[in-house]
Amino acid sequence: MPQGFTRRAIGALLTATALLLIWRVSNYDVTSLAPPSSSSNSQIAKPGGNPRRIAKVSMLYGNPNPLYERALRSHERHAQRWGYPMYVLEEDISEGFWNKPSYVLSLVIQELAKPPAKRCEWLMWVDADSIIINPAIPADIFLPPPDLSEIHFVASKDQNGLNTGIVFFHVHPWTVSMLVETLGHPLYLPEIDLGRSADQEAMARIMKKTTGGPEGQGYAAGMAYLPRPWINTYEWHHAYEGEKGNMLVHFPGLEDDRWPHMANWLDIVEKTPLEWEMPLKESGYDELTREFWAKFRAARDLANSVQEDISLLPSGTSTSLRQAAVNNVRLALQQHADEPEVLQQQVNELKAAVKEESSGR
Ligand SMILES: [Mn+2]
Repeated sequence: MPQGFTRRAIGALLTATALLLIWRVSNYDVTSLAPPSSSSNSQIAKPGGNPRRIAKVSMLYGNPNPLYERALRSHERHAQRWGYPMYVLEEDISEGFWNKPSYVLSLVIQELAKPPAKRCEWLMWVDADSIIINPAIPADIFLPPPDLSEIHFVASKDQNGLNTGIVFFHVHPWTVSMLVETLGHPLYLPEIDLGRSADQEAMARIMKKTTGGPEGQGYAAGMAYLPRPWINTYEWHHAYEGEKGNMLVHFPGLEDDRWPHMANWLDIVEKTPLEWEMPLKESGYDELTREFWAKFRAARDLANSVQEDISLLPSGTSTSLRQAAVNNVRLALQQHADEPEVLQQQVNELKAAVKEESSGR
């Protein structure tokens, strides 16, 4: 088993490299799932559209599956509406789970190889078992504002931790390192059983690292969790967890229930698309996301400024409360930004620690 993973990881890296070379030579553009009329917008965004230069990415290969094909067409319609290029892997380039990080890595490198003005800035990965139900929501509202430039990965989590069904990757060398480490996980740590969703588990473990990586601090400080229903709304066996206004529905872990549930949603969005469409303004996501990132920024800035104060204090000054509280705020930003009450609690405790230690007690 570990040897199999090792071979797969090596294979994945080699295949990604080989594909990249092929692309560089042929300037290949994967848009074949789109109807012919849409391929024209794969390179040129509509005027005023796609200001953050997002591309959507997915994969679908193997036995034909009309439900997945229809699901991806809902993403194509969303991409066309907002001027996003969409890339869909249609060949099995790696081994099962590892296709996803391999393909994303190849696209990130491909974008980085372009002059900066022509690059996409972010890749939005969408699983083929997800359907856009409200195409009026643009993907860019969920991205960190440009001044939060240390955030390179935006995701969501569920009871099992990180879920990589719907995630945003920053086109940046940081992401190349993160994906290389993810793909290399079975190669370097073959004794660790990554379980059923091996690529997701490998990425989750890499994202928790606070050593190594591009700047010696791991990857933990480069990610943020959004509240999952905002970007990765689940369909449960009994119901949809979201509400009208949500962007999409994702069907993880439903086993045989997946197919009738997907068919129902596809019928709705294809036959009565306005049933679940709601303008961005009415959905509330514009304000919610702005507020989310404003709080994220405020907590980050507070932690940074207290950290700086600590470093300027004469040695011997008591700072242990403050330092512990700064660390806790940073941990909350990395792992619990999707739980606003957890973040707020840590911010409050940091303010209290500053007060207590500054009062000279
Ligand atoms: Mn999925």
